[in-house]
Amino acid sequence: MSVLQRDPRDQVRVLDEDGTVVGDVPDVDDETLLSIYREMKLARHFDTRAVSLQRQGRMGTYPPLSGQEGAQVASAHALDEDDWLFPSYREHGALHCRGFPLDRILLYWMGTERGNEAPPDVNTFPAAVPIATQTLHAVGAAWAARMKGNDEAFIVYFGDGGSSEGDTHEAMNFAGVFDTPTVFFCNNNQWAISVPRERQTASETIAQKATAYGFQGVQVDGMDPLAVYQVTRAAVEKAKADDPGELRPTLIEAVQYRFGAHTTADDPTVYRDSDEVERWKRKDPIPRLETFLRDTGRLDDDDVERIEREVQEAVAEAIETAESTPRPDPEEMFDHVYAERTPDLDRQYESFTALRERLGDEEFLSE
Ligand SMILES: Cc1ncc(C[n+]2csc(CCOP(=O)(O)OP(=O)(O)O)c2C)c(N)n1
Ligand SMILES: [Mg+2]
Repeated sequence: MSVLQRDPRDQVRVLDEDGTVVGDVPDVDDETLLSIYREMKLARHFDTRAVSLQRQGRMGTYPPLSGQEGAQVASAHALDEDDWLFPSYREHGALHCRGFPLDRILLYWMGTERGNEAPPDVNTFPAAVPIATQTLHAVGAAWAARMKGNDEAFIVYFGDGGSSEGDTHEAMNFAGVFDTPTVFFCNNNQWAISVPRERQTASETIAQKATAYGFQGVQVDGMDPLAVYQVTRAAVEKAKADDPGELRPTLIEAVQYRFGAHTTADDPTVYRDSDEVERWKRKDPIPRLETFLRDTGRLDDDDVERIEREVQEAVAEAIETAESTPRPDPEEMFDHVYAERTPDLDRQYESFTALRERLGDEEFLSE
């Protein structure tokens, strides 16, 4: 029986909190397993550094991902090379697995829009800050690919909060009716800023909402990378089934927790207690997979040390690249709002240039 045929209220798990095998280990080669481990370590380290850059005034607002590495990294590894990934604003780890450069992610959160642009060979969409809008983009792109006869799957990430948006329901309804090759991946991290999961929906699970749209929904332990890989791979294969009757979308609800703040502008201690955070930290995806890899002879102390060194170097290099990239001239902000400047924008542009002339470039740019 496919893992997707389970009751959507019955959570899929492969490793328990201690990293002991309690389910069916998916068929994943060693290289992929080690890459999942390495990318999770990298995402965690990147996250720690990014938050500290923000604290030092070297970065704008940043949305941390710690705790969510298992869901992001393992799902991204379940994609095939030509597949497409549509992120929210928190998927730095998933993006990097697909080849999106770390320095661009930093650049974007440092305030340079250009950082949001994927290199030409990277099949990812830009970070979407307006909640859930990316679900419609992903379904539209998936539908277009299907009409063109392309054999590609489209994964779209959104949050538990995003699951309440009209866009998500329209996207899932359309996907169900037109059988678009879409994998809806809900990162249920228990909170939408300060709104808890129970205030988001009265459904027992988010996964079961798929039933209403006529396709399969599955709930997975989102902090168990092997379980996440297993369900995402099954969903990707279903999105690319040869038999047109079998090609269907899927909704995955990955149950997890964000260890840190919603963004660096948020203080989670005012709405959740530290016991809750500690409870979820015991499910940390990184030590869980590390234990499994060590127990099965795939990883030892030397490997861990080497990976930690490589990860630190990669992140340090990305920070160096991002910080040495020239900042765009502020004037550019007027260029891309509309194809042509509106009268309102013209007026703003005039005050902008007047201020710049009055202060002189040096003072103006340091403001
Ligand atoms: C359309 C829209 N409404 C409101 C917001 C403000 N906002 C930013 S993040 C957020 C919460 C989203 O929570 P969730 O979907 O659970 O994702 P998470 O941040 O937990 O990853 C809200 C309401 C927004 N960005 N876009
Ligand atoms: Mg959330």
